Amino acid sequence: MTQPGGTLHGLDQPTPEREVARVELEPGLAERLEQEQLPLLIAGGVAHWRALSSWTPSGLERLLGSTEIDFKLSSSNAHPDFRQTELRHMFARGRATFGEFLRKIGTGPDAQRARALFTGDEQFVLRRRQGVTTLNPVLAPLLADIELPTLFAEERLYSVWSWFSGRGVRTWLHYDNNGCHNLNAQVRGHKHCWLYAPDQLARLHPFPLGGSNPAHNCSQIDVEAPQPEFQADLRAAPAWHAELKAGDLLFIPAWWFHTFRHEGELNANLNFWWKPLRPGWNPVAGRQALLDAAGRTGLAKDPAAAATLAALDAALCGAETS
Ligand SMILES: O=C(O)CCC(=O)C(=O)O
Repeated sequence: MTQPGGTLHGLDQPTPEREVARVELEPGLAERLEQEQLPLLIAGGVAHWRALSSWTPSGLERLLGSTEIDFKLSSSNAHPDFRQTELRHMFARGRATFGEFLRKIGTGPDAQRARALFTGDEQFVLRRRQGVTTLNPVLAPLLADIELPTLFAEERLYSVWSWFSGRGVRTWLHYDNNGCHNLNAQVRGHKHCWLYAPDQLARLHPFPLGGSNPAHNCSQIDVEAPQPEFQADLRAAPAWHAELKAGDLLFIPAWWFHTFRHEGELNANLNFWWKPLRPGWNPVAGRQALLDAAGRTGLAKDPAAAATLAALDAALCGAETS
């Protein structure tokens, strides 16, 4: 099978790929998302947002230009920078005004521009916990030009993040460890996304519990240059592919692994996580339950428990893949 638009990785044989179905906003879609738990691309799902015309570089500069922000800083296009060996380099940050950040990602050679990325790890836009909504005043102006998608009940909303980047950025293969469904809105630019179902956990090799890398929801695999020991598994794992253009809305079901490649001059996204109506059970959800329990009980940081937790994690991640 050929790889539609954009390359996932440098393997000699392409991974079998399935194109994510494109649908329109239509009655019954919300129920379909909850029921099927398969990725869907809602074509033009946010095409009516004023942000599509107002989030130009100069419009964003007017809105947020003087705001001081932290952003991810990689030695390459990969975020987090797991091509590095030291944690402080993997998770390096830069600091600048939003206006300076826009110039950093918007000028110069692509290789330079892809080194910086702003996400909700640095500053969330909105959070809803125990029924209380908190707006981040710094990024709240972004909400004036968008509307909350109507595909889930507002009381189920968990978090809203914004993402800003230049061309060439690769977000590392990972799953969202909050257990939420995700609607990712492309406001400006375009992106390719590859997704893997939770039943592929054994082939995707997340950083193990008990190991030195705390990003347990991220794969160890560099999909752009897969390490020899992971190539057979990556090749065997069926990938779903979607191309998001400005105005599109991508549904990422809870617990699906995903990685993005950013292709626009300026890529701007807003994503919405919400708690599923009917949380499902699958290998990733099961593994994350162990990780969460280890964190809550303090066992995750207890050296005496490290080997046991690592063995349990390895058993969960090594369970047979369908
Ligand atoms: O836009 C990206 O590169 C990543 C988005 C993502 O990981 C998410 O929406 O959860």
